[in-house]
Amino acid sequence: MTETPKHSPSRRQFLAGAAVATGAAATGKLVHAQAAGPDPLITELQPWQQYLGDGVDARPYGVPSKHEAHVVRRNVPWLTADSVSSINFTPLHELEGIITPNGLCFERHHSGVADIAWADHRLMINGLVDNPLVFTMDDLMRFPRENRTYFLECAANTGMEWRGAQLNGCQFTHGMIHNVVYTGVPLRLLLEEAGLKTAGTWLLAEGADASGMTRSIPMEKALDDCLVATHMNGERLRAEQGYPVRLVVPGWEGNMWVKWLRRLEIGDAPWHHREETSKYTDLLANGDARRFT
Ligand SMILES: Nc1nc2c(c(=O)[nH]1)N[C@H]1C(S)=C(S)[C@@H](COP(=O)(O)O)O[C@H]1N2
Ligand SMILES: [Mo]
Repeated sequence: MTETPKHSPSRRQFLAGAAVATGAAATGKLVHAQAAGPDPLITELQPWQQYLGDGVDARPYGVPSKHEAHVVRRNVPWLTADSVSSINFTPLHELEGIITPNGLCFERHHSGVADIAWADHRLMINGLVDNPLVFTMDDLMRFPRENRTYFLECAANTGMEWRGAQLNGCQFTHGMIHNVVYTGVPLRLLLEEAGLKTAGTWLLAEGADASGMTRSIPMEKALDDCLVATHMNGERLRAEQGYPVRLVVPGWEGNMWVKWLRRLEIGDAPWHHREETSKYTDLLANGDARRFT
């Protein structure tokens, strides 16, 4: 039976209790926090206390501490024939919190990273619309933008493990995923600007890279929560994430998030292009393995 205190404990009593609790923890689990003996890192003057460090102009665009050089994306060379149609993995085991730093977001390219200048990029809307439109990037920046946090996961994430463990560590087994804050124009606003015809029930998104990635998206999804994104985590998209603009298709497989987005065609049926027939198809009723990459 515990005794119920008649008065709430004073602040002093509370602090004293807290100190006892901390002490107990220190003698129990937190052995490394104990002052076991003289530690030269504390008792002796260290090199970094004896020189002037870099000035404010040493890093106009900051990079991670050199002591974190092991926190990097990694690929698995035997997975693919070359590195341009390949994938690398987010180092999940080294990350804390919920946001993936831009430089650590896994990359999946079918034809390497397209290098496109902001001024040279165009986004076209054609097909079943009243006014086919072509936007420059500056045009896009005149539309209202929203900030939203979404994860992107490649359809292949964890797939290598289906027939038993093959890769060592969660970077490789689960690292085809990242979670960032996107800034972008709701796709719905651009489609409204072009004037959707009522027959327009499907949308084809096409990338400007050499793979010409194309995927069909139902109009219901396009009008719901898709973004035409220009920024991730407050920074303009990295080239490897589709600079200057990518499609964000929340909750749907990564392959549909077309990078270097150059064209949106409106139609009345899905296109059945390469990426949705020979690849990224569903498990068949007869148990045949689906293709995903
Ligand atoms: N234009 C284009 N878009 C693309 C791809 C591509 O190769 N080209 N790869 C797709 C695949 S399969 C995935 S999983 C995601 C990966 O996005 P990330 O490189 O930003 O991680 O982009 C998708 N969008
Ligand atoms: Mo993917």
